[in-house]
Amino acid sequence: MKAVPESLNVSLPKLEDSHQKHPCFSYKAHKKFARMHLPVAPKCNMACNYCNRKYDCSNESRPGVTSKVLSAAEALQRFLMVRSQFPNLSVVGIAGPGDALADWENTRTALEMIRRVDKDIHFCLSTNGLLLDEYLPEIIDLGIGYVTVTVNFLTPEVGEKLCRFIEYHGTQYKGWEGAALLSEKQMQGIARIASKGITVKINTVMISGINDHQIPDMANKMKGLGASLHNIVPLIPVQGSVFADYPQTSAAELLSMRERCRTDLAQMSHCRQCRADAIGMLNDDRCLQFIQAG
Ligand code: CLF
Ligand code: SF4
Repeated sequence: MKAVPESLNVSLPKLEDSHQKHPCFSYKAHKKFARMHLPVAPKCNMACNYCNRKYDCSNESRPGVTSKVLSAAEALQRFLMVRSQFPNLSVVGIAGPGDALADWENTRTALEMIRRVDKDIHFCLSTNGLLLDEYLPEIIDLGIGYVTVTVNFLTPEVGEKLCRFIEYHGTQYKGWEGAALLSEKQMQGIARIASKGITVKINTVMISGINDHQIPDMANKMKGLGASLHNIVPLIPVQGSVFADYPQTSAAELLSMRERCRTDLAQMSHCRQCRADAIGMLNDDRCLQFIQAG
């Protein structure tokens, strides 16, 4: 059970029975429970070679896409509307369209506003992990029980092929140097949040010929740091990104990698690579209906 921030003055959800209700962390739960993403975090502090967030397309479904970035007040309104129509809504997640922690002010304000009106809903964050350690006290105070960290490499030699730069406290670190700093912050952050009882999932974008050879060791290392689930997802080559011409990772490659990693870390197999404004059951996204409603 998390400490309750005085300003919120509510009791927070019991984590011990929440896995059964989280559609991403439990296969069974994804058939019963819905989640919603609130696209309140457009900024990011790094430049991944597979990322392009310039699209504003209601028909494209992949991470980083949202039809509109919401203010915290708009996020609360959308939450109330969705909750009234989905009695099985169990999780509110912040998954960009940038990075939840790089845009922490908006993320925190939106979650605080929701916590004031709903003490039971579970909070979930998705982040690159650069600022995890830094925001840990606030993550705990808000009662965020689930954090997903995208970890794509173990060594800066591979990291520099995946990420052009990171920005950390006003300084830009390019190539090898940036990748080394990111990796150090990710490891520290994952170990610390896991040690505080927060459930950690690792997302890894599998890019054949770039990082696939490190993924099995990554699963082992992440288990050691306290992660409880691994979600290896295929590269989606996106127009306008550096990796636009790379082949999409095949289903067979993905399956075989998950099998190899399963002995070290439990593997997720039902991810839908959701939009930043996804709403509803994983297999039946209803975000369009709410985008049109405003
Ligand atoms: Fe959203 Fe992610 Fe939380 Fe789930 S999604 S922030 S853990 S509430 Fe789920 Fe969507 Fe896959 Fe993410 S299916 S992309 S794993
Ligand atoms: Fe894009 Fe996420 Fe990478 Fe930021 S961390 S550049 S939002 S993929």
